[in-house]
Amino acid sequence: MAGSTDRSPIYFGAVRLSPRSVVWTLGLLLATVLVSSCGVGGLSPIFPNPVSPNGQNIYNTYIGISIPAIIIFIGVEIALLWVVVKYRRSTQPATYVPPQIHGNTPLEVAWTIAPLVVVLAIALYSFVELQRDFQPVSASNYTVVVSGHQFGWNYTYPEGFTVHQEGSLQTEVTPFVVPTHRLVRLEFQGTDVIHSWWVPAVSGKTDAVPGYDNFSWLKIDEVGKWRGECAELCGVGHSTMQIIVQSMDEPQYNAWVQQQMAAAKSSP
Ligand SMILES: [Cu+2]
Repeated sequence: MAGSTDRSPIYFGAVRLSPRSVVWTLGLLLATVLVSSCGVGGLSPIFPNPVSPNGQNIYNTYIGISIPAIIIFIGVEIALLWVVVKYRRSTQPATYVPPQIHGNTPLEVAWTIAPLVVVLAIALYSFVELQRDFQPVSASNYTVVVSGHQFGWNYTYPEGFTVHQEGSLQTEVTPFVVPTHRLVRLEFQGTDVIHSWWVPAVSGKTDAVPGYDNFSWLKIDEVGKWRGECAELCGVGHSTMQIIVQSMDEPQYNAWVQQQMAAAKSSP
């Protein structure tokens, strides 16, 4: 076209791409890979090693759905490319019109039923997981109330003290300390808007909603620290709502609890 600045197009099968869109697509792809591989926060598409049984269950659900989905995706793309390449226009006579087929009942029933079965299977699989890991557990009498606010988290322990963690962009924020080998019930609350507590290695995203309590739990058998963040866009300080879960063995944990209680008493 006269006056057009576009260079010669690139053909990918029957798809025509301008050089600029190819550069953009490859650039975005490269940026995605680079960003996801630097391991900041929860950006990586690969889950960290789960340390709590519910983290493991969520990981299994993720793998159980993703692997069949990837296989189906690759199958569909291969079939699509095969049709696009084999029946491309340049190999057909100029006046060629493909066979016009209308109505094939077995085929139509099959392509309605097959996706329905896949979607229902995913729904059932996810629902069972939700019932298992996001209900108040009855086997624990140790409940920590996790409360989200703009912008930070408060952890109220059954011993009566509260750990305040204000939002910060610093890498080391005040940790949410838990004992090892103990089932801890988590009760989520919100004081202003909806937040979502998410530590991928420990538990799934759980919304902290004003006026409504959500539940999850954790049971960590090793000493360590795991990162997470608020997963619900909650305002300008959303990115500061980092989370660190730190587990301690029973003696260290008890000493930490005593220290917190003493601090709470000295500053009314
Ligand atoms: Cu938030």
